Amino acid sequence: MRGLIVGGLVMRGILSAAFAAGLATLPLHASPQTANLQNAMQPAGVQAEKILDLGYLTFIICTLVFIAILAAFFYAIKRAPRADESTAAEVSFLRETEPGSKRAVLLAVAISTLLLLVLLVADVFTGRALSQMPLSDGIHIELTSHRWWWEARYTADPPSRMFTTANELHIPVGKPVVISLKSSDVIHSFWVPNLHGKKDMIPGRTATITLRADKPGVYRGQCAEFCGYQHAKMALLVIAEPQEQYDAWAEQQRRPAAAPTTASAIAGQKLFLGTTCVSCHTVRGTSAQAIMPYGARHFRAGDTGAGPYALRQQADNCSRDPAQFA
Ligand SMILES: [Cu+2]
Repeated sequence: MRGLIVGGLVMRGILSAAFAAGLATLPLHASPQTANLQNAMQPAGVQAEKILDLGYLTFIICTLVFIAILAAFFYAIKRAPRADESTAAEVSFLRETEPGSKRAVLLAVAISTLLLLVLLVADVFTGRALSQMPLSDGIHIELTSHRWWWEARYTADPPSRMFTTANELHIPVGKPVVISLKSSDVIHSFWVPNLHGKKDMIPGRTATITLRADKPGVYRGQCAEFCGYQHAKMALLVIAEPQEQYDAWAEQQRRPAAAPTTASAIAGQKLFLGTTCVSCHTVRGTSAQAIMPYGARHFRAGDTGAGPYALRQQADNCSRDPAQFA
């Protein structure tokens, strides 16, 4: 048992390194600070950790079965009788039953059934653990997917304290987060690999996912269901931060949008309002009040580094095919 656990840990290290090396070669549309933050092998929350452990268990069992099958295959080849053109045909064995083979097949069936049962039990226990997170003292977010952006509504009591933002979620570290998932058009799928598994977002239905980030950081999510031309760019950033920082951010979102003060922000606003961007996008506090938000309530898109990423992402979408947004 101890050997299996040690083997599992070693395998975990090898897999993480291999995955990280592979990820580094991917042409991700992400800024340097977000390039490695979409990684199911680096769990940042209790749920992702449990899913990863189930993945390792499945991988280890399947690898052992694969090795055993290969070993049996080569053993059978080695043991098979050899013959050439001069060897007389020998078919008498066709009429005999082979007690050794029968025993081997029965043993293989029994082991396979047992291993499948182990996986089934592990799967049930993982599902149970995922659904048993205490939810008191948590926050609630309504997340609606649109082609191709995310609308996040932070509910509050009283409702006048509610606010809405887009393309990024801020959550407090160590606190449960209940997210109601909806879709306004086609089927999308919510997936932030560092925090949890996937959950489909189906028009006309509301699904719920609960998660908790135990490590502060910026985690990249991605729509995991092909939803149209710009599906691959339907990304979402989850910023997990200490409670005080989260509270300050939430208060900032509730305040009316402030006018830009720095030279670069004023230039950015002038550029934005002076071009066709305003035909499609919304930035509160400005005259741009079209359909697609730019990822922030205020013109300066957040102070976490995530906002500018969302801006660049959507600007990239627009520059690739403006007709899609006409
Ligand atoms: Cu989508």
